[in-house]
Amino acid sequence: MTTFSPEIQAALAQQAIELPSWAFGNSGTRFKVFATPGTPRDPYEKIADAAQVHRYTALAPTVALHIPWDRVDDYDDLRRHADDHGVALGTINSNTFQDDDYKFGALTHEDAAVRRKAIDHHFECIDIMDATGSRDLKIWLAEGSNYPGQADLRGRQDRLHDSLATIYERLGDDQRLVLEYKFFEPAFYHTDVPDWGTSYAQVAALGDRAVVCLDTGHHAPGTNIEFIVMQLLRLGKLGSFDFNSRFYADDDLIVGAADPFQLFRIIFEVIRGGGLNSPDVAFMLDQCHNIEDKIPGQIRSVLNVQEMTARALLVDRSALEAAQKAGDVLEANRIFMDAFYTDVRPALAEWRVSRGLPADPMRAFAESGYLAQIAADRVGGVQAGWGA
Ligand code: PSV
Ligand code: MN
Ligand code: MN
Repeated sequence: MTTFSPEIQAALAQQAIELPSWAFGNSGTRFKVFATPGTPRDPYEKIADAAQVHRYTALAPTVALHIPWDRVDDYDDLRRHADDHGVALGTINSNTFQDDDYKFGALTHEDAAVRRKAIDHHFECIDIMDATGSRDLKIWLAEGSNYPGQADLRGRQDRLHDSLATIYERLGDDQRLVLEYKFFEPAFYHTDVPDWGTSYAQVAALGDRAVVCLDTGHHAPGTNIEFIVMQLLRLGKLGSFDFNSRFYADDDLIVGAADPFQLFRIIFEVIRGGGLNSPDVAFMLDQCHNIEDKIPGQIRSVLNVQEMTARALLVDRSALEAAQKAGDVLEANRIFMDAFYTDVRPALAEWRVSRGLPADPMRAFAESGYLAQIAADRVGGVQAGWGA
């Protein structure tokens, strides 16, 4: 059986993956949203469910909120509730994509009054961050156009800069602005922040505390995502990941489900670039569970990240470097692939037990009866769903 060196064990012990509150609500496609008994009805219940993931894996100590979906009257109280459940509140995600006023844009809109409204929403998010103790404000913009000629591409980029600069100014010294990109959807012709280069250009113009979020589902098929990871780390601008997997578009499926090898390659570049367990690079999930149970879906996801991290840590980097320097193509590739093909599951199970965790967190959670309990307890009210 593979064994982990003390260095690898230390790296694995430090790993922290933030969960998205919205993963615990119902979600689906525009064709159908299937509800699940026991689905949370408010942010408090979402946090209680997220805490289960941490309890069985020790991998998920924080929960990201989405505003207004997770708006509450008293954020101090929500913070205490998270603390009581053994987790903390993490990134605050803004939302400028579900309001009629934003049909033609928010931070890029031609109308200063609409831009003002969108900026004020981000100010509210920063106030929430102050109350929750969150460091990161994550901004994903659904802005763009559907038809050539519809929009002034250049003017929108300039207005985006001005709006982001106003938001950035408002951040505290320990807070960061994290700008996410996505190549299409909901806009189909052009998107104002479609790629890492645009996100980089915009955050670089703001300052050191503005960084890029890389959502693994937001690239065209065939994109070499690990190259982008390398480049952003090299530039000191990789702020966070939204992990998920995709077969076709922005599928938001379980990370590592579609292409575990891609996840391995990404994490290898994170390690190579010094980003693993660095406070500068936040590991987060951005997923939706349309047909599977949400809590085990999240447990599976963090375990997938852990498994590929363990494999990537097994790459013999000095041997790899020697083979690369010698121009030994096949040996370099063998070293890389040997680590990828190593089954680390037995070693991870043993290591978990040595830390007082269940060898098989999926099974331990299933046997806990929690899903049946919340299905029985959470009767009445309105279940949370993606977008609410
Ligand atoms: C957009 O597709 C996105 O990836 C952004 O991160 C949003 O905040 C999130 O999805 C909402 O589910
Ligand atoms: Mn995302
Ligand atoms: Mn997405």
